[in-house]
Formats: sequence, structure tokens, C-alpha cells
Amino acid sequence: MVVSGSPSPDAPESGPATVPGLTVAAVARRLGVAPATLRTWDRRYGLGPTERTAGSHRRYSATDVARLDYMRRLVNTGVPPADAARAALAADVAPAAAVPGPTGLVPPPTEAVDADIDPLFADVAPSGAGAGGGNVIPLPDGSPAVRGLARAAMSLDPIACGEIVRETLERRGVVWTWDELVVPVLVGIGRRWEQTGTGVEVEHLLSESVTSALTGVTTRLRAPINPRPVLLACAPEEMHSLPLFALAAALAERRIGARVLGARMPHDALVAAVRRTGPSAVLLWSAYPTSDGGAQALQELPTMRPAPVVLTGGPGWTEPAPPGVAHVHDLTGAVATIARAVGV
Ligand code: B12
Repeated sequence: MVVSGSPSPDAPESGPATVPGLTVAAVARRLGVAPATLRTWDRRYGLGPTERTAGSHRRYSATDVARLDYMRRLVNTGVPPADAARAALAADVAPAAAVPGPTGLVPPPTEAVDADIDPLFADVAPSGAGAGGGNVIPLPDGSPAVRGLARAAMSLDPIACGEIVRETLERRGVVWTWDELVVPVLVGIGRRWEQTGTGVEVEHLLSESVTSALTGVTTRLRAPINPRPVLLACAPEEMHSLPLFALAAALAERRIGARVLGARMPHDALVAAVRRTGPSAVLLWSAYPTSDGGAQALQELPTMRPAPVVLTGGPGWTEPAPPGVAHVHDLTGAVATIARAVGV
């Protein structure tokens, strides 16, 4: 089987449609992998450059690049490097095209690491590691898939992030993907930010990739079973909308239609949305405690019959829930409570 590259697997390796011999730096830029990682893969697994220039410099051929790209994708999905290398060496790859792929835009991670430590793997702390300084995302007990997603996020590779999350959504469903794959990486990234003040770009890129994968699940729902919608919104100053997309996708799997009103929902806009849609349930998310936490909005919701079930979610709700409001603690609980509210 031909696993990637140009449509013509038989194309000559140095023809105009393929990559001429590339240096390690050029391949690193193209794949978004640090040069030291490529040298390690060469030394450890024999995935090195096979071309030589007249001056006897080693250069990567188009097929070498395609093999490395295949290896990188496997590693990003959590396959152990030695297994990924074996598969890449055995694969019938098509030579990589000369035009840089989207990953060609990704700059390699910094090389400021011990040459013997593969920086791709140094990006992600080994199981049981505590601190999250420098290039490390702390992932105590991270599974291979969690480590793969963390690596893809640290490489700022939206294609790999999207692939990993979408594949897991297909295989395991929304709740498992959110609880076991996405949240551990988000928590690790948050901890790293707390300790080093760095990584907001990683946070943004991963949030966008996850949101888009979850929206893919939500938009598949064409005929919701609930005539009155579920409204999901963030408290007025709240930007952490991601859990709302996870909840909407998990509800969509149960054919419950929800409308995500997104980040920073002003009080009066929420009130207007409730009045206009007559929802069966309203959930207000707050991750970051603010002065009013959005409780004011909940007290100002219009009275209607039947009244919507009103819920709060997220660690930003530090005060007890106002009367008539229930707090949900996790995704499974939120889905179950809302399913009851819509009568399924
Ligand atoms: C992604 C992210 C962002 C993104 C949000 C993008 C988006 N579209 O959502 C951006 C970059 C915008 C952002 C901004 C900021 N962020 Co931010 N962010 C995060 C991060 C990494 C993940 C958030 C997330 O979705 N977490 C997953 C959720 C679910 O985690 P959780 O709520 O803790 O989960 C618990 C429960 O809620 C429950 N649960 C889990 N899933 C679900 C689902 C449902 C439906 C329910 C009901 C419950 C539930 O289980 C968990 C255990 O109890 C967190 C790190 C973290 N630990 O969460 C920081 C974090 C939330 N951010 C933080 C901060 C400080 C900020 C900023 C102020 C500064 C900054 N980092 O730039 C700004 C502005 C925030 C604002 N005004 O709202 C802090 C908050 C600290 C605090 N609570 O006081 C955190 C915790 C990072 C940290 N370690 O310090 N952030």
C-alpha cells in the first residue's frame, strides 16, 4: 500500500515534481520536527538521508521525506517511536511532492536540548513527571494517545491535532475523548502556563483544533429529538467556551440539539436568547471566577412555562448555586441532567 505523497508512486525521486535532496534543516522545517529529532531517528532507527551530493554531503530524497512524514504522523497518534520507525521503513511510501505541505509552514521546535535526548519526546514529560517547566507539558500517567496529542499541540500541528481528536471521537465517542484524551492535555498545558507563563499559542491552537473536531460531531445532527433547544453559554467575562462545544457534541450523540452561544455572553443577550427560544435547559459556564460570575444573569432569566432547567458548570462557580439552579460537575453528569430535562 502506498501511504502518502504524490499521485504517481513510480515518479522518479529527483524529478521536477519531487523534493530535490534536502538538508536536515529543510526537512525539519517542512515536517515541523526539530533537526535533532531527525538526527536521532537516523541514528536510532536508520531513517536517515539516502542521497549524497558531489561534495559527499548527505541529503534527504523525496522518499526519505515521505517516510519521515509517515513516522511523524504515527508518533503523533501515540505509536511508540521504535514501532513507528519499523512501520515507516516497511511502508511503500510515495515520494513527497516538492510543494511544501501545510506542515511545511511549521517552524521546528528549538534545538536547545541535549543532542542525545529526542526533543520531540522531551516536549512531553514522561509518565509520573511532576514539573512543567521549559519545553515540557506535565502529563502524569499520560496514555500514548494523550502524549501523541500533546506532541502534536507542542509542534503547533493543527492537522495532526485534528486527526487524533477526530479518530478518537469516531472510535470512542465524545465523553471518552473529552475526559480521557483532551482534558488531560488541556490541564497539562494549563499547568505549564501557570509554571512558566508560556504556551498560550499551544493553548489557542489546540482549542481551535478540538472545537472544530467537536463541531464536526454536532453539525451531523439534522433532526434533534427535543423541540425546545438547550442553550449553552459562557458567563459575561468568560472566554473558556471549549467545554460547551464538548457538551453540545455529547448531546448531539444522543440526538439532543443544543445551541452554543459561545464566550462572554452579556446578561441581556442571554435573557433575549431565552425569551426568543423558550429552551428546555440553559447552562452557564464559568471557568474563571469573575466579580459577578454570571449569577446575575441567572437571576434575571425571564419566567416562562414550562420553565427551563437552569444549570451552572465549571470551577469558576465558587459560591453555592442560586435558588432554583443546579450545578453540574462533569460532562457525564451534564449530559444526564440535560437528557432528563428534555425528557429522554
Ligand atoms: C484552553 C484555555 C484557555 C483558552 C480558552 C479557549 C476556549 N475556546 O475555550 C484561552 C487561551 C482563551 C484562555 C484564556 C485565559 N485563561 Co485559560 N485555560 C485554558 C485551559 C488550558 C483549558 C480550559 C479547558 O477547556 N479545560 C478543560 C476543563 C473542562 O477543565 P476544568 O473546568 O478544570 O474541569 C473540571 C470540571 O469543570 C469538570 N469538567 C471537565 N469537563 C467538563 C465538562 C462539563 C460540561 C462540565 C459540566 C464539567 C466538566 O472536570 C474537571 C475536574 O473537576 C485551562 C487549563 C485547565 N486546567 O483547564 C486554562 C485556565 C482555565 N485558564 C486560566 C487563565 C488564568 C486564563 C486567562 C486569564 C489568562 C491566560 N491563560 O491567557 C485567560 C482569560 C480567561 C477569561 N477571561 O475567561 C487558568 C484559570 C485559573 C483560575 N481558575 O483562576 C487556567 C486553569 C490555567 C491555569 N492553570 O492557571 N484559556
